[in-house]
Amino acid sequence: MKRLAAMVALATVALAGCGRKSQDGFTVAMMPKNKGNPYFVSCRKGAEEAAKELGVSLLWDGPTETDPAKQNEVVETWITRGVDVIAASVENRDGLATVLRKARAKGIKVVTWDADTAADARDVFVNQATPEGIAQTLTDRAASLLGGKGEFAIITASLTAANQNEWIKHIKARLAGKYPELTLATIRPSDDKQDQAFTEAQNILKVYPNVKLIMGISSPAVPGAAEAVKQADRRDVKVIGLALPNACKPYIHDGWIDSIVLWNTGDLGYLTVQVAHALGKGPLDPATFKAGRLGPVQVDGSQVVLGAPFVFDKGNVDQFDF
Ligand code: RAM
Repeated sequence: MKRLAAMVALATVALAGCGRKSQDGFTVAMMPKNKGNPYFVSCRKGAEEAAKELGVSLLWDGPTETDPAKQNEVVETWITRGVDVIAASVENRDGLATVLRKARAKGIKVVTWDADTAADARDVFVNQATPEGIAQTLTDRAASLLGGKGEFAIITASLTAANQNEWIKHIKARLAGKYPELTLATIRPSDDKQDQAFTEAQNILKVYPNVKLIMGISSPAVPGAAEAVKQADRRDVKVIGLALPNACKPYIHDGWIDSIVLWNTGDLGYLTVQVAHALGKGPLDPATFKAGRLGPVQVDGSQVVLGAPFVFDKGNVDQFDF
């Protein structure tokens, strides 16, 4: 009897170690760039909501801070474990491609979300908004705040971050096409860390006295830059960028941040699990695909797009809680 009880206990531990199994044993393994970043914490909520709705077992794992090598290790573990779908927000586009190709070769479906890899290393990319849309919204806002001329700086995530680099490419194109008198003075990395962005912003203020606007395009960079501008009491410098409403509310109300742009991060996580489930269960048919409570969504080739980015400012930011 004792031995039986021990075996049951062991089996329970083994199952617990495998994560909560869904009814039909369908497992989606989902990876953020960085588990500690509040941006990804808020994406996870929506992912869990969709997993519950669909009866999917959701594994959530990844580096605790920006670390491409750790992303590789986690994917290797998931391949060994034989999950049904891997969904990754990719830190290093080419760095993760090889292991994702390996997963596909073993019959695992691969989704990228938030930040993409090489097209042949994944089945589908769930994009938060088009790079053109993100770049235009940010650049037009910067131009209107600076009266169409002068210098601004960008604080990005890492210098190799694929999504940020894609946005930068489109920001430069927008500048060249529409705002010839607006100059991008420098692009500094923050590795998706608020304190690093704070230090970078302090340096920008010192080294580039003509910079009158800092644009953070990694979510912790915006409150980081706002804190530096506030501490330097530089009312002549505006801060904008891609960031979470909750992290920016006090700075927006005090006028240090003019406005921020983002998408609903919970919906991005929710959509990713919906896509992963549809893909894992059969071919994803763009004509009939419905993403649960989000309904039909835009599918362009192998890309699913969440929607247009949204602008948060003093007038509306308090209506949002993420
Ligand atoms: C950061 C991450 C993420 C990006 C957002 C805007 O938190 O780098 O990839 O989409 O910012």
